[in-house]
Order: sequence, then structure tokens, then C-alpha cells
Amino acid sequence: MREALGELIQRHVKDPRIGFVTITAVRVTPDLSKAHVYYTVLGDEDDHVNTQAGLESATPFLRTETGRRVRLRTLPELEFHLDDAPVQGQRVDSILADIHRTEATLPGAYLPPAAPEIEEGLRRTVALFDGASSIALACHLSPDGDALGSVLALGLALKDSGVALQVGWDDDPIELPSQYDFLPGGDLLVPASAFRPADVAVTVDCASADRLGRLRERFEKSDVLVNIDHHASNTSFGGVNVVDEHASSSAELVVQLLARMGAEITPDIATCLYAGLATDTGQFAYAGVTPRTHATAGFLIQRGVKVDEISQRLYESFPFEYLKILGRMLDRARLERDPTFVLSYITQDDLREIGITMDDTDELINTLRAIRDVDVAVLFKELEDGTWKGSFRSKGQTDVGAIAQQLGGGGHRLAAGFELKMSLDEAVEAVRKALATA
Ligand SMILES: [Mn+2]
Repeated sequence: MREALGELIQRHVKDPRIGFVTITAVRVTPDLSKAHVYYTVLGDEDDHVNTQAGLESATPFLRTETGRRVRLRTLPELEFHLDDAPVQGQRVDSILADIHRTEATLPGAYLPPAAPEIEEGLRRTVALFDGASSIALACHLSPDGDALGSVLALGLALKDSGVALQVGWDDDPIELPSQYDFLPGGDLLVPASAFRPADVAVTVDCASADRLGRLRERFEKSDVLVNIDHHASNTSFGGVNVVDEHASSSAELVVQLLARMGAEITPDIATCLYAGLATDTGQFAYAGVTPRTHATAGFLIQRGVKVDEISQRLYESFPFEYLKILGRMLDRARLERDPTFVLSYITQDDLREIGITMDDTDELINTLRAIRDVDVAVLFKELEDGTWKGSFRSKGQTDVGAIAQQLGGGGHRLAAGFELKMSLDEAVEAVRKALATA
């Protein structure tokens, strides 16, 4: 169809308004009712406008003639689009082919194309999967919603492909943290001690190989290591690195991978991925949220995500004791000045007295940060060995990832963590000093 249109426009349409047109792609909607025709034309803004007008007035002729030449059962309506952004280095028609491929399973669904530099890594990963007889998938230890959603979605997509599959993270025994126990795919999990090197090992949401914990060695012994992540601090430790710091979440990248695998995105898979997107963006509220994030969420909702159910499972399903630990944390909250930050802490005694596990305290910090005129929140949690595990949140002014690094930890600009083996007063003092340098 592209060739037919190109030839017709060049040879048979005599409208002087039309410049030198190249048809870059033709995208027919799945119901064949419409063909989006993308073209480039030499010249400036005026030439573009004139060409578009010329093409539009020639549309009835082009439609009939194309129909005759291509012998389509139904004649799609033609709609011309100036292709003014042939993304650096990448052929537009291949991007469109991808979109078309994802549309093939569900009419009208739209997944935004991947950035060109990510495209190659995604394609190499698909090729590696095609040749693999065993695949191991892992996310980072103490996984959050994005890590879990990403690893489970990829596991669910591969489970019926005939490969020997291992899915998990460094934990033994392994089970989903309670906030995420509704996520599908928990039956795929393998305890850390049972992991074996595989033809292809994939890490998701791991900024560095350390984040694999005890799995690191076995993953590094696998034939190829694929590193899929969105942390700016990622160390590119893989043989193949699909690292996009502009992605809101690792889940956003896994969606792109599944599309290129031609995987069917079932409601279960979509649920895992949506949970990743929602949790890593603070329910679509952080600065990392882009049009792409929302387009990806829309794509997943079209595939069966129940937004209200997931939100309730994630944010309104805490055990009653959560209110009690929240109360204790709020009661101890302190507003520090110079540098300004809000801080609080919870201890092992708190957990014991209230009857709640550390796993159920991940969301506490988000209440601590909801304070006017304060950019940084810090929550200290006492670990069993007395170490203070600190969590940072920033609203955007302060790069808490960099501060956490100064304290021996790491993370993102807006969410980061660290551990300090010292008294609480000393730990607070260390944080104060580190923040003073920001
Ligand atoms: Mn993440």
C-alpha cells in the first residue's frame, strides 16, 4: 500500500501544491476502516501546509486508485500525517510496526514507542529469549511494588513458552510481601537457594549487581545477563543493558519488552505492571511521570486492570495495627531547621508491642513527607541487629539519592535509603550533616 500510494502521488497527482513526498509508513487500523499515511516532504512550514492541503484534496482519487491496485476487501479512509519527527536514527516504519503489532491483539490500544536507544536492547533481549532453553528472572532484595510487578509480569509472560523458568529474588523461604500478596504469579517464585545459572538471566529494577544479594554469583555465571532498569545510578552491569532513566518505573520498560516479544498481555500481567507503575510514581504523582507513563497505564487498563481494586489492595488494605504504628511515628515526628527536614523513627519494640511486621511499614514515610514547606522527610527504622535503616523522600528540591550515597546507601533523586550502625542520635546527626552539603 505504501508503494502504491507513493507511486500514485508522484506520477498521477498533478497538484502543484504537493512537494516531493516520501511515504514513510502506512498504518491500517485493525478493523481496516482507516489507513493513517505518514509522509515526509522537503521544504519549510509553508511547503508542509501546501502539501498537506494538496494531499487532502487528492484523497478521494488516491483512495479509489489505491483500492484498485492493492485489492482490499474494504477501502480504508485515508488520513495523511506529516511525519516531522523521524526519531533520531530509528526508522519510523519500524516504530509504527511495533505499535501495529501491539494493536493487533486489541483494537484501539496504543503503547508509545520506546526511545531509540532502548529499542536495540529490547530487541536483543527478545532474540536471546528466542534461543534460550532456560531463563532466570530476579528483582532486587526487599522488593518494592515495581520490582515485584516487573519480575512477576515477565515470569507470567514466559511461563508457557516451554523454557525452564526461575523467578524470584534473594529470599529463602520466598513469599510476596503482604502489601503485594494479591499480585498474580506468586506460584512462580523459587527460593534463593534453589536458583541455578541459566542460559539467560534477567534482572529488573536492580541498580547494581549487589542488589541481587545471594543470587548475584549464580546470575553472573549465566551465559548472558540482561539488566532492565530505570535507576539513574545503574552501573550497566549486564551483558545487555536496557536502562532508561527517563522511564518512571521498570514496569514501563517491561511493557515494552512484552510488546516486542509478541506476548499476550493478560489481565494478570497487566495488573502486575500497573502495580509497578502506580507504586513507583506515588500513584502517578511524582515528577518522573510523563505522558508515556500515562499512555502505558492506559494501555494496561485496556488490558483488564481494575484500577480501583488495585488501589484498594495497595493503599487501603493495611492491617489495623498499621494505624497504631502510624500514630506512633506521627507522635514522634520532629521538624528540624537548618537544614530543614522532618524526621521520625520506629523501633523493634514498637513492632513487637503493636504486633506488626516491618514489611507493613513501607508506606509510613509517605505520610511524613506531606508537610508544607518541607522538602525532605527521613524515617528511621530499627533493624533486628540494632542498625538504623533510613528512608529518604524528597519533593524535588533535594537529590536525596546523592545524600543517601554519602551515607553509604543509594536510590533515586526523590526516594532513597541507607543504613547506619550507630545510635539514633548519631544517625540523625549524620543525616543533618549530609543534608547541609546539599
Ligand atoms: Mn523501580
